[in-house]
Amino acid sequence: MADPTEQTVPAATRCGFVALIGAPNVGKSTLINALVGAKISIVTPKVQTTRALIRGIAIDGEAQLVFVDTPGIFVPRRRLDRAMIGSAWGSAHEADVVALLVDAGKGVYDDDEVILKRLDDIGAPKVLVLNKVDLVAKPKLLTLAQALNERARFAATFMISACAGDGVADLKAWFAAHVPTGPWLYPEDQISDAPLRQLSAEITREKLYLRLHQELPYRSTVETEVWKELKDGSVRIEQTIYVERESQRKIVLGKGGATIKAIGAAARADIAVSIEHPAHLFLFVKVREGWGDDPERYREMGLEFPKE
Ligand SMILES: Nc1nc2c(ncn2[C@@H]2O[C@H](COP(=O)(O)OP(=O)(O)OP(=O)(O)O)[C@@H](O)[C@H]2O)c(=O)[nH]1
Ligand SMILES: [Mg+2]
Repeated sequence: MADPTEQTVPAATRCGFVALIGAPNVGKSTLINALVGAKISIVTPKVQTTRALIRGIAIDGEAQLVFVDTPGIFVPRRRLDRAMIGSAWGSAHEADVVALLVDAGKGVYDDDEVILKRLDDIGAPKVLVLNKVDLVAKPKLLTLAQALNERARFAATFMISACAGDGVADLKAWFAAHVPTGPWLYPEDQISDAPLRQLSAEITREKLYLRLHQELPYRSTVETEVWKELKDGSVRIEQTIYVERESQRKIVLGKGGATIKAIGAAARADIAVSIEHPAHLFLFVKVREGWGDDPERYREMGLEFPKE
């Protein structure tokens, strides 16, 4: 008879969802890219950059961590705002662990207050992540951490700089130790579940945000219409930038097409890196009045269409 003590017991694997939530611009997308080790979510200095849930996958020891980058939570005005914020809360309620990010340089503001009020409704363990510590003196950080811990029950507090990478490995190890045991959900080498055509539309949107100012980025959306792999290994990509008015279309095009050309060049270079193939990018700008109330646009973004 076999001696049961001689059996080799495989080390228990772990796997779970970690939602990164917080006010706009606190560095959620920067952090998911740092945790995954690749650019899977776009980052800009402007608020409300991320519009839908972006999943990024990383391995830490025996754990597979599925991070969910979410749109920033703020007081909504438009239908699109409500869809974005609804998806962020939805992700927090489904996650095994929730990380609340706060911009340590800025401190606690109205949007953070809105989140803190609803944090108790989340059953999963919550972690406080003070980001951008590179911008703050230590005493201020400790005061902020203490004040926030009095407001909500956090299982742990981390102080990190997502863009410098400081503290990111410790945070990742904590997540790895706190997700449930269970089989991995994705192949070992997978880092994202988003199709490349979606990632490339996001990259173009990032360049649009970086180039255009005031309300224009918020009045536009980008969709990949054509994705054709060519015999020489390169990819032909056609994308449409939707805006709401002719005047906005003119601004996106720029004088003699200079603006769209610059957006296209910057996007093409980043897309080629992300897809690891040469890319030929063709951008079109179309006016679609009221695209913010068109269910099809929400489907394309991966958002639910709010009834009002
Ligand atoms: N100084 C500093 N800046 C950072 C850090 N992390 C992120 N940032 C900057 O903060 C800005 C916002 O970063 P994002 O990652 O786009 O923020 P977000 O929370 O995803 O924003 P939304 O998608 O709009 O909700 C960018 O300009 C980043 O470069 C950090 O650790 N230190
Ligand atoms: Mg973001």
